[in-house]
Amino acid sequence: MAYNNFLLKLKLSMIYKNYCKPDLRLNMRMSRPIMLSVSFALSVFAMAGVMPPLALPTELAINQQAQLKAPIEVPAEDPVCFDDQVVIRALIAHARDLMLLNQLSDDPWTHSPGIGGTSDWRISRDKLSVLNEAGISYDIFIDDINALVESERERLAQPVESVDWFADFKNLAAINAQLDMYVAAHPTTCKIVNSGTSIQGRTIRGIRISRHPEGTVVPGFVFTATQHAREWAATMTAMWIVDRLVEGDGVDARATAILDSSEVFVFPVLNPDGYEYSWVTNRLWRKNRRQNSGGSYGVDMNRNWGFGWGGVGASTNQNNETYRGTAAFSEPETRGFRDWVTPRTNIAASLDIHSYSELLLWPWGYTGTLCPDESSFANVGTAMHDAIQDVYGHDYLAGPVYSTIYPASGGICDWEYGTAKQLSYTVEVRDLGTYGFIMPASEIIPNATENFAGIMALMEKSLQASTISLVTGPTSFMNAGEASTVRATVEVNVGSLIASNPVRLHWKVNGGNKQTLNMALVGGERVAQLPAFACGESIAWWIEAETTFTFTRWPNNIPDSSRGASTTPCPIEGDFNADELVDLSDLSLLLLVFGECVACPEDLNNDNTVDSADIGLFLLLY
Ligand code: 0X9
Ligand code: ZN
Repeated sequence: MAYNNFLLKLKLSMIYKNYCKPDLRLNMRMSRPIMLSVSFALSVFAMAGVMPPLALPTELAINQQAQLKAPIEVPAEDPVCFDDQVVIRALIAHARDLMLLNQLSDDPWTHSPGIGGTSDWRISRDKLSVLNEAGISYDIFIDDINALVESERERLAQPVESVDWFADFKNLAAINAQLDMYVAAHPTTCKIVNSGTSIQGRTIRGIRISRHPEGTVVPGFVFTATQHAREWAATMTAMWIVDRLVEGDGVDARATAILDSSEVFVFPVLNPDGYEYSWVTNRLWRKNRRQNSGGSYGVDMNRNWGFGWGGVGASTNQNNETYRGTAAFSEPETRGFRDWVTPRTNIAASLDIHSYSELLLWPWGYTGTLCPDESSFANVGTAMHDAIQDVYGHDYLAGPVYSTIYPASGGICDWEYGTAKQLSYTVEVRDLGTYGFIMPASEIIPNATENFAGIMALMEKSLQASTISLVTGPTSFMNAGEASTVRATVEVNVGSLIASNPVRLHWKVNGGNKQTLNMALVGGERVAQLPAFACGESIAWWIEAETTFTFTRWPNNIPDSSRGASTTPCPIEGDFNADELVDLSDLSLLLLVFGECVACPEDLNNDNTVDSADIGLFLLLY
């Protein structure tokens, strides 16, 4: 057995080494025994990467196929080889250093924060002498990027040994199968959604997780990942969010509370063409797979969003890794998500997941001016930062994109905040550059765990956007025919109260239609009156405060929470002593007023006389 494994590894390593050695590849084509081992190993590779670890029921597999559009055929390419390349962290002391690095490398791994900062670059080893001559100081972070890529490829080609889905990275087919698995296992809380189709015809899939049926008005949250194809750690983080919420439902109090009060959407791969390409052909691919007019491929999706599009920190050069596209939303992937999210005005907050650098970022990216909600972003951002740090001590640098890392226009979080009015963050997950995009598999779960703590803080803070405290209001009993005053205070924690009608008193009579009154601001309190109700009615009432990003409900921040009250019971005909019984004691009261009697309850037929006709009616009520 061990020997067989050894043989398999040997065969696989030969194949993957061969991808990077054109002369050996020639031999491989000519040699039949090696060809056989190629097909064997490729089928192993397919099993390892493409097939989900858990077989899907046939019915579900069919549904899944119906939901997933088949991508267009693209000619197969040999995997790209990164022989003799290193990743360096260079100090950009002068503008000319940046110009030189841009000439020597076409793949910045981090974009330059400007003069005086450092940035990471993939560069041929033989270009290092040019840097030396130019006096640019740098450290080699990854000495042999090809070895790292190849060893990851070999590892992923092994048959899946672990039952733990998060033990290693997963390709697009496995991500899709896992989403289907969550839906199959949790059909009442999970549902597949999609935000359209990629350039190559792949469905851009997400999952909705909530205890409430679609259409229930609840605060929403959106987590997106993998706009940048090579950022596989981001993809796994998004899947972990789904996993922890779904598996924590009913088990973990905090996850349960989130599903009780909101709806969560997770889109693990916004750039499916690029992601697939990074698995099959070029591990370090970043952009989508648009064929540009000049023949090059790819638009940087995170420079294509339509808020501040076309500004600083994005390229007009089609070959550049930050190429912004021909227009805002020129790409079906960004356009599809825009069209999906725009009607969902209940979405309070969002987070777009990237790797690497351990950063927590918020708007703006397109300008150095602080955004109007900077204090809310900073407050919630600090809570997220602290929650992340509490897990394993990782101290994510937090702040607005522009000043914290670099100017970047056309980014998703600028659009989600600027146009869609969401409290929108970007996170750059692990690591700090030791492995960069080729994060070791052993870091998948620790990385995802600390980031899950961050997203929980984001959701919990957003759900407490305002604190509503009741000052006075009717309790469980209300006098029929009398209006009741409701007074409350509203303290805003995130965002600000919207301009008009921000605090509202709602009620329903006997479960009927919702009625609404705006609560006036009087002496620092919100005041409104529940109208007078008739006797014997049951009233449900609640208060809502609407802030920039979401709304908060009192008495509990969950749908249908209300305070119930009943009005004075209506008098029972014939129950003259109001003891809720029509009995002999009521008959004796009737007999006491026998004769002329104006507006007496005992005058049951209202003829201003209590007589034998009324006794007859009384006996019917008896
Ligand atoms: O440059 C980017 O798009 C992100 N960094 S990455 O290394 N993953 O490419 C940062 C995005 C910052 N957010 C916005 N520009 N809105
Ligand atoms: Zn990215």
